[in-house]
Amino acid sequence: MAGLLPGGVLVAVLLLLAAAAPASARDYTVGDSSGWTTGVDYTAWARGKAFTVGDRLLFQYNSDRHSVAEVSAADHGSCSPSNPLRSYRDGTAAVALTSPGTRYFICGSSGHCASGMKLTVTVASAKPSSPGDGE
Ligand SMILES: [Cu+2]
Repeated sequence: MAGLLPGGVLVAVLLLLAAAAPASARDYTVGDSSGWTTGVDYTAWARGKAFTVGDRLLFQYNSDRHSVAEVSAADHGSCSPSNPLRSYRDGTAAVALTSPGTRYFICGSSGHCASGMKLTVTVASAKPSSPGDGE
């Protein structure tokens, strides 16, 4: 007759936790099943995706053939990997989108960027800034 329902309590707690977690944070595998390689249109891949602060980009690639270089807008435009802001060579890179703005990625292998292995991602704020945030 105690009437305690641990299972019900657990479900209630889980629901509360789920409600508190940022619903928008998610991982995007760049190029989906194709990964980071030549012959994929990354402009088309990024189109329509609502990248948000807290999300991550997952680059998966053959490190013998490709790399990931995060570069400036100018270097993205000119496909110049010689001055990367950050570079990744280990075959799998998780890039956290930690602030709003535009980020630029290219492949560091000769000729790959020019043939389309380049990605631009525009990251939106996690939530609208509210009065009193003091930004
Ligand atoms: Cu490449």
